[in-house]
Amino acid sequence: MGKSICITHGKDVDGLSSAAIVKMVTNADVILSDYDTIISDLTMVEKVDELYICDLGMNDRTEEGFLKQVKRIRKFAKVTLLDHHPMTPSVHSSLKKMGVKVYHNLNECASVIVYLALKHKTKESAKLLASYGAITDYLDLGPEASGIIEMYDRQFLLLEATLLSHAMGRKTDLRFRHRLVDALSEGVFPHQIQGITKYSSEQAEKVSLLMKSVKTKGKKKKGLAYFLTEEHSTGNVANLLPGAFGVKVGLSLKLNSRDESYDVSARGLSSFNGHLGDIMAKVSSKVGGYGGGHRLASGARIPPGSVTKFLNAFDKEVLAAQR
Ligand SMILES: [Mn+2]
Repeated sequence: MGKSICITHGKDVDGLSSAAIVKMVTNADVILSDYDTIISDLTMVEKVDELYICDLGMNDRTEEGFLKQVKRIRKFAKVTLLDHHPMTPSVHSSLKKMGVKVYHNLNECASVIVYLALKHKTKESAKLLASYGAITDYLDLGPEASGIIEMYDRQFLLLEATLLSHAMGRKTDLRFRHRLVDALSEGVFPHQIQGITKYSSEQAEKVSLLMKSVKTKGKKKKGLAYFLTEEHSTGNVANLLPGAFGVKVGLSLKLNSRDESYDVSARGLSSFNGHLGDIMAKVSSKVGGYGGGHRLASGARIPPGSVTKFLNAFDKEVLAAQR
């Protein structure tokens, strides 16, 4: 077997589960990447026979560099892209022309897509990994995901998946995340991984405190509620806002002390009619940032000093989408 590398989204369970399935089949070296580091990570790929890219979408800003690197890598390696982020038809056809194997589906999470693509070579535990990704990415109702989840005890899967997501919220270092990927690829259950119950209950405690502070520190606009934070997991905060303020969209903005920019997470209730990924891409580029994502969950990075303008424009879009 040749040498394989898997570059995956290193910030959530779906990304880690995807990589664990790829590793189970190919014994790939795993690189934990993100939307803003994907290009530099691709640049380092040398001397490899196969490259897998999982759970990482492109935006206006990264599209060109991404395609350029994939073209370079295609000269010496097979490339397979498995993802569920929105993809423009032109990117899709460029990838195809380069001979990249593309598995793309907006209705399933990346780990379900990876599982289906490699199904004939995986072990039974890959199905569990696919379920963890689907549950934590809120795509457990996907046609394929729901079929897989039905074959198991739902409450057991929910427990295992949320142990992972909570532990990742608490313990953010790369070493721990690589340890998770390795254990998962070997078929270890999340509850059996050392430290995971401790980290996840610490995270649960943090979330319970956050539920209180979100009400007092959050603010409401016409169509959305938002929260400026220095907490680690912006996604957690954004999830709590719709409930606390009776709106359909929550935005959490985290200050990066390094350069005063903000990382933004948005979460929407299922009854929200707009597309938060599209809104995020539009509004963030308007203020000089970049972002995108899914219908009910999206993210961006926006430059220093752009928060007020960003929030006003986002609120307008949310209101327009609900009209
Ligand atoms: Mn995902």
